Amino acid sequence: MLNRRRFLTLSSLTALSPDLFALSPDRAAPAPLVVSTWNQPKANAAAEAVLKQGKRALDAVEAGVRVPEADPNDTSVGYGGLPDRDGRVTLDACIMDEKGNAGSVTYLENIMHPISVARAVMEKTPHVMLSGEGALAFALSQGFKKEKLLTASSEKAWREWLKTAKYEPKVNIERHDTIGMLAIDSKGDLSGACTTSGLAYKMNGRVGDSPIIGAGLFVDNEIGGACATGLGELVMRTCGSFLVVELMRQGRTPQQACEEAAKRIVGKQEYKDIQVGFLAVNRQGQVGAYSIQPGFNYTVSQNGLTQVLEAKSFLNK
Ligand code: SD4
Repeated sequence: MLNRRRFLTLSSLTALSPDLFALSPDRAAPAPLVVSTWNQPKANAAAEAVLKQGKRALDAVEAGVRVPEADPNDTSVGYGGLPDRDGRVTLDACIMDEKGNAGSVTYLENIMHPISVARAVMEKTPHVMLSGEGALAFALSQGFKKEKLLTASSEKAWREWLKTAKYEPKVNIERHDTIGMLAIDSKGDLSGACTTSGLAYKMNGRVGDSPIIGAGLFVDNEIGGACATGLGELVMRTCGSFLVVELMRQGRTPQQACEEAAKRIVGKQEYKDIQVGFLAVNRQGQVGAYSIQPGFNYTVSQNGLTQVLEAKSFLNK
């Protein structure tokens, strides 16, 4: 359960910065830390509970992102996700551990927890990514159950959309909950996870950045981790999360690295109506976040304190 007194809301905290969180000297392990894209205190609480048991960051990020995956009211992840234009809920997810191992599923249907299937791909197959029917067959072979993920309200929203069938992903301007999560455990090791149902009313077959290692997520235990949210096409074209980690490797802080990666997109693409947000943490426990449009927030939890913070952005309100 989230400790209410320790959970501070965005409205009371926009003035605070992530530097509030402990920054340990180089190479010393910071206190266990969980960060996630968007307003995800429940997911962070689930991840923190796992870290408290002394488990790996990998276990924490998996447990954390399973929370929105199972939430029927979260319309951009897992169960309850808005469908593609043909009415199919197709899920993308990936996971990466402290050893650089990675697993991913794309275009997965009828499985509530794609992140756990991605982990199984990482741990039980010689591959990194499984897709579509093959991913589903693998999931079933591992004991995952087939479930209907299209909820009545998401189906209703889709049928409403069909009346005009106008595809205009005004990302972020609507609420987005695709979750990218990064965690540092008590040993100082890092892992990350990212999971989504992708853009509402996308073309059938479309896969976004979220399950692509280096685009939606990248972790290098020596340096730090990064994840992305927003219009995946722009993140994929710039290998966004890999870029953020590489910039940190070259000496940028997580904040500077996120800003540089977002500005690369702005320099090359039409960005006026679209959103991309990056979130990063380095292995010293410093956190950074930046987006193109205002309105991207992220959740940071450490030492039992959870904050939802608004990222700085390229465009102002
Ligand atoms: C995608 N990046 O499929 C995802 C969507 C997203 O917040 O992050 N929404 O392109």
